[in-house]
Amino acid sequence: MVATSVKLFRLLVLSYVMLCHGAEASHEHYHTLDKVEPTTVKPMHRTAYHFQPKKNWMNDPNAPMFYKGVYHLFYQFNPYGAVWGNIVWAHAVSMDLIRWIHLKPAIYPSAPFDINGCWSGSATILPDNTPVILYTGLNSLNQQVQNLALPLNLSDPFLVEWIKPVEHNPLMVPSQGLNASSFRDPTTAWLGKDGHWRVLVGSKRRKRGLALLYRSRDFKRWVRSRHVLHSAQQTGMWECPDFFPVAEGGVLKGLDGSAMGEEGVKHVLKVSLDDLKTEYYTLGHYVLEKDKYEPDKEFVDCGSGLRFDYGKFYASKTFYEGGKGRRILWGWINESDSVHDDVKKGWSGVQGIPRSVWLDKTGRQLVQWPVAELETLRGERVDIIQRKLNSGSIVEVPGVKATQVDVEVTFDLKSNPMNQENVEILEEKWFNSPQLACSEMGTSMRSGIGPFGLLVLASKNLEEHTAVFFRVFKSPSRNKTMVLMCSDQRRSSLGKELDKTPYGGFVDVDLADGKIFLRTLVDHSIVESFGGGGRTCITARVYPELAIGEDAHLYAFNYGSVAINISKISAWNMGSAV
Ligand code: DQQ
Repeated sequence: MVATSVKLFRLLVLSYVMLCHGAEASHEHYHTLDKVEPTTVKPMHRTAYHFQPKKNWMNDPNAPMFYKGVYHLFYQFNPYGAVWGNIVWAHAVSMDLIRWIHLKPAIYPSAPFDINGCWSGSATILPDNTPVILYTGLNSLNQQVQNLALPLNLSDPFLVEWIKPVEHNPLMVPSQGLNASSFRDPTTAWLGKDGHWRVLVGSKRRKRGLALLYRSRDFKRWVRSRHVLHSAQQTGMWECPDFFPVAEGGVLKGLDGSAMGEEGVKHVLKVSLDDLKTEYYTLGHYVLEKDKYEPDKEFVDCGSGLRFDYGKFYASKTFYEGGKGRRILWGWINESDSVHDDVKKGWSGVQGIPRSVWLDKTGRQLVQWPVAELETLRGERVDIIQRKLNSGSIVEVPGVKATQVDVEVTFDLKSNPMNQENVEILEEKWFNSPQLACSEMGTSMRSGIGPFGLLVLASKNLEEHTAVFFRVFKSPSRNKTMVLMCSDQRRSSLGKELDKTPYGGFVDVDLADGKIFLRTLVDHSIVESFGGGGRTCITARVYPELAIGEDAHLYAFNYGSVAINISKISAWNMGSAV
């Protein structure tokens, strides 16, 4: 009796603490809007070949996997409205990563360990070929805990039904001083050579971001390691960590999570910074004896440095596909319009095109490229071959459906810019702020080489357009050329109340042959660009009002003072995947 009263008292105190301090939400929560069921879904600006649900809110990709010939994508979804809230795991399957069948939600609040929400997590395929999901549940006290879910019927090719064994859940709880509001997003687990499974959970201690490490022999009982896999000061909560091996030598081959400590293998640690809503990764080594990750010295450890994407791309996650031997990256692309616009249009959030990801041959960064399956949507093709772009010129790519197009272009600077006289020197202040450089210089400031690039989703008189472009500089102190890539949305729409921030990143390419390659995927309200063969990626959301349907155009331009050439532009009208 006494024991029960003590327990009850403890529970009351805990509930009081949770209520007073509230569980920190990881997304803005508009309580009055999260159950406003859309009456209509506005088709304008919906995408044709990027993944999106039929209606309502979507955020993080969860537990992507390839199992028995079927790709599975789960994602954070609000079944009742177009803003974040009421989060369940929606589920879709595909045979080619591009055309998807939407199924009913796989995991939804139903037990004390996830009754307030089923948040992000990952899949692991066990050695006996059972897929297992680890996910974050918000329990009845709004604490974040980690849970396990299993397919009910392994012979169902789509794995529609999932169960959450009550005898095991929750697997991990925020005990021993962990912050119950900052304890989430388990990674795919990997099996150490000692026979122990390991998994990371994102967390923070004050302002220090943490990748907590848990170990297990049987995948059911998990013990937190005394040390973290990695942490960094002043980076805040680490959401959606991802930790995976990559092969050295510039091979496109992906590696399974168990590749570790071998010759020619490096590791990537990516974290999504809740405070900044941007992601960073470092390359480094997994030091097996210490069970720790150490980023190589030349990399900035979070908060600035390398990003998968310098535009809108968050809560990303990779998975390894054994058959094709590739690692594939998914990332959530948020809206740039207002919450009220989202409620009006009845939907919010898309996923980027899944990207193959590998280590560049320089070893300095990753390279990403849309999966080859996307090319099955390519239709009629328009080519422009060998065209000179004089200073101030614009060339239309005629006859394309410019709202739904895949365009590849090779710009030719004619020779290595290091040997050219007109190349400007990059001011020191821009080195650490490519985004600011793009914002301050825009397309209007003329340099020696650049700006040159593409104007996509452009209206006839260019009142509306999104500019994806390069500028080339010299850096005598570093004895190299620096290529700045920008995506400038400031003229993308006449619409107001939109976030039109320009984005930018440097492209680490060898310009010895004077060539720069750009691929841009335009899909109504998405402009997803891969510069320098996928070395720098920038994704933007735009909402044109004039540049829609037949009134959208595609141009190449050169506003720099030096003429450049287009070796080739190929643009394909894209079919719809929906
Ligand atoms: N989204 C989920 C969290 C995660 C965040 C909640 C990242 O699990 O930390 O919907 O966008």
